[in-house]
Amino acid sequence: MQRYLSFSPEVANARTAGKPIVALESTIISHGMPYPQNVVTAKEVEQIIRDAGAVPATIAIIGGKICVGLTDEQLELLGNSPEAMKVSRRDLAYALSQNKLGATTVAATMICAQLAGIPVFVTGGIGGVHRGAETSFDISADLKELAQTNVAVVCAGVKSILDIGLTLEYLETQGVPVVAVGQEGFPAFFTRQSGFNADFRLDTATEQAAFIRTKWALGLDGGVVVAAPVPEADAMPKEEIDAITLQALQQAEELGVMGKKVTPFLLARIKTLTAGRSLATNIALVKNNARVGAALARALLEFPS
Ligand code: PSU
Ligand code: MN
Repeated sequence: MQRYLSFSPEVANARTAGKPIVALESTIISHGMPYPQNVVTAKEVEQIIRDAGAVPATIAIIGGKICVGLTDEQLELLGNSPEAMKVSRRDLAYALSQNKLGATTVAATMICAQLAGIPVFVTGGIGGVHRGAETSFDISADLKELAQTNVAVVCAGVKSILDIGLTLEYLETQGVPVVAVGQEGFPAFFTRQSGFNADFRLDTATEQAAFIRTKWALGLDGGVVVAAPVPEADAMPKEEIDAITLQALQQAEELGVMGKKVTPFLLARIKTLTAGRSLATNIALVKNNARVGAALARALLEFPS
């Protein structure tokens, strides 16, 4: 499988030198944010990780390879190519064998990060159990991946476009620990509180790293959700985002949006309905997660694996 991996010079050097590396996904670039803010943000997030003493490794499928670490040109390509495929677990072999341009979701990025030996991955929000999943069966492959792939995922919780309660129930069933940073509550992406508590509160990177290493040392395969709330100053008013979320969900239903199109549709609608303010919050929380992830990647190197 190593023949599918292609490391950028920066990431290859970091691997040789044993430096901390942080994986980053690319669906957030191609399908999660509009151009050109997506590319600008991707570069800024990478720089935050470098400034925090770790090496960023944005992951995408390009030219039949899993590219781990991207050039500016490759980031630009992903950010500005409508044909870029949203690649989750089921799509990975197709995108690689058909030489498609592929942007990896949380699930696919976890798989690629594990193949590349990177135990920490930073994103904005993970997928989850959609509202109405009892009839649609729409449950993100991200959750199943968290159950089986050994990568810690730093996020700002899940959006209220999803059923947050059912998402946490599913994660519990699958044995995926949900850790909150700096508070007891599980954050809801645009807002700091979802109304649900995380399983555990671990405020420092050292505690988080000790927890993760212990889990894996016990042979308990699977990821850990490390949920950091959006910084107070960047959070959106709850009433506003709740109302807009309901509007977006209603439109998705009216238009019959299904399958992998659901999440990108809802993200784009929310951005439009908030006149772009949700995008500012989204960018701020990803940057905050980058700092949390870089600290965690460094702390994990202090513990024997
Ligand atoms: N949630 C967000 N922003 C995103 C995504 C989810 O707030 O960009 C993307 C991630 O790549 C995630 C994917 O893995 O959507 C989940 O898609 P689905 O629900 O189709 O599994
Ligand atoms: Mn889905």
